[in-house]
Amino acid sequence: MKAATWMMAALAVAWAGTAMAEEKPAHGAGEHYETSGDQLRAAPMSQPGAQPGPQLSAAEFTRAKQIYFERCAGCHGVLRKGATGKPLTTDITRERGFDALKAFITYGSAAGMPNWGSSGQLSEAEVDLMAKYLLNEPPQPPEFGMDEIKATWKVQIPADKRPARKMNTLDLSNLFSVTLRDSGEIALIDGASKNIVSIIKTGYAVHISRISASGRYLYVIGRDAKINLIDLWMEKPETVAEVKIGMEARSVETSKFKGFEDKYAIAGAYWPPQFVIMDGNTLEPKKIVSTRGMTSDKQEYHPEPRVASIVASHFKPEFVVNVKETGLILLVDYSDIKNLKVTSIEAERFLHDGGFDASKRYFLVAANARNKIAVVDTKEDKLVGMVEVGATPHPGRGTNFVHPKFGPVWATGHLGDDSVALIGTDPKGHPKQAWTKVASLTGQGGGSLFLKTHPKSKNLWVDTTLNPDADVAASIAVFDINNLDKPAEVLPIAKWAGISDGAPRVVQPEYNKAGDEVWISVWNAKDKVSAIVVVDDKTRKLKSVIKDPRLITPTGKFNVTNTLHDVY
Ligand code: DHE
Repeated sequence: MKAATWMMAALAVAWAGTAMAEEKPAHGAGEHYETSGDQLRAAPMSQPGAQPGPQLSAAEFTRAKQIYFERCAGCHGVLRKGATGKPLTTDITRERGFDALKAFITYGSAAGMPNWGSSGQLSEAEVDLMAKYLLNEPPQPPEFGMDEIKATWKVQIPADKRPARKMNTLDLSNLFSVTLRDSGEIALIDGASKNIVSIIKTGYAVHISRISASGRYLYVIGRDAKINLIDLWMEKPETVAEVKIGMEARSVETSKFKGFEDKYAIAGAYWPPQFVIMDGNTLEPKKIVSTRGMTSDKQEYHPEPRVASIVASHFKPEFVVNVKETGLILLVDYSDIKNLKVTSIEAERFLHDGGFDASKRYFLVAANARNKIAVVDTKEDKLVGMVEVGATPHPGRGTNFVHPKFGPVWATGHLGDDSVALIGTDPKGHPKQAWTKVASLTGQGGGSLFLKTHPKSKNLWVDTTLNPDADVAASIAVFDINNLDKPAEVLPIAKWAGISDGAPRVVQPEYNKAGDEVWISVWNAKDKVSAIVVVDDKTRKLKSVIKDPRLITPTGKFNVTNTLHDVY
């Protein structure tokens, strides 16, 4: 296998497993992709007592545990029961023995295990240590139940002390909430002036933002499972409540169905495997639901099924909760949370990210390690499609447009190959094409994370953030929706930002409210200059560059209107 191809395969596997330390990209931007898994590395866990494996000192145990949670847990699981990687329980590791484990960790495998030792990412002593660690029973991280969650819950400004009307002159409908990943903050940026309105402290390695149905509240979640509730009506928007719903998390959402606007928030945790429903105005935790249970395929018990993406249905008072390791899509009816009804849909294992079709009735989600997209009808509450796509699809929320020949389609890019898959989403108007891959475009390369268009646009923007080629990672491909046979135009976004120092990666195109500008992050190391580049959608020409010393590692951008109404 050529080095670059191998690298792509390793990245794809790592991403599919998530939270594992991905192979460092060749040109040294690896720092960004080190796992952030890893709130658990510092979690209190007692060292299992005397056992047949080699004894580890307390210091060795602590170091090995840290390496395991930073680099291995994403694929092999917190409890080592296996996820996208093989199980590493002691019945297996002791059978294999010290030397075999050491060789495996040093040289990796064709199935995607990185060569931690021969690549120099772990020293020989560390490889030895990890082989010994695996011969011992795994430690169990603590649970995080109602008492622990409540102990983290703070209401800085109670609901009755908040403004009764909007107190600022901001155009909230075109405001962007921008993830500043490595500073644990978000930036609120005004869509028209491109000025930073405010920087707000959030959880660790903050991940995504979502907007309440009224457009007033912003919910932001960090990888440490801390949620900030930010009131956009205040003179200067700030956090009015916060809570930690677990020890490791990625997703947050808010109730959108008529009659339940701003009523509930929900967040999903990687550890413990659970989701938590909260009061939408205060974040008071109301209900914890464990996701431990049987896998959808073999119907085997899984002890740690992580909660991946969550969206709010537009058709019913329901949250769509995607559980990675069991492959179950849970439709959680929030109309009566005391008598909670959950429809459990057997989809496919390793569910990760996804979004709605243009009608907002169908939800499409990537089972990334299975190269499939599952489709759920949120009106009928059932699985209606399972579409085979390319290698390790990674849609973000995906994107929708009308294909000149096949009608409405939803698109996803891929981590493991250069294709962009288009899936028909119109069972009434185009029944033959519905829930099939109708076409495949060829992008710049693998390593794509996000793609986007807008109902008012004729352009489709596809990033290649994790591509090992520095120029490919630093640029974006733009397809003409009316002429998809034409090769994409490549725009050198990082160059336009005037950033040559470091290894800038271009990530996540997001439209403004009007759908005439595309905002693209130039994501550099924490100590280097990053930027957001704004491109005129029609002309594909540079419109402005947002640079500011406070803009540290900008990644996701969430335009209030587009996020609120699922416009993508
Ligand atoms: Fe994400 C969405 C998980 C790494 C930027 N990311 C998501 C979602 C999940 C997820 C489950 C869907 C949330 C939802 O819709 O409710 N992300 C993970 C991981 O497990 C992974 C692979 C590794 C990790 O340890 O976290 C990971 N993600 C990253 C990054 O390194 C990115 C590129 C930069 C960053 O800020 O951390 C990143 N993820 C994003 C963004 C979204 C996202 C920008 C939302 C995209 C959107 O348009 O909705």
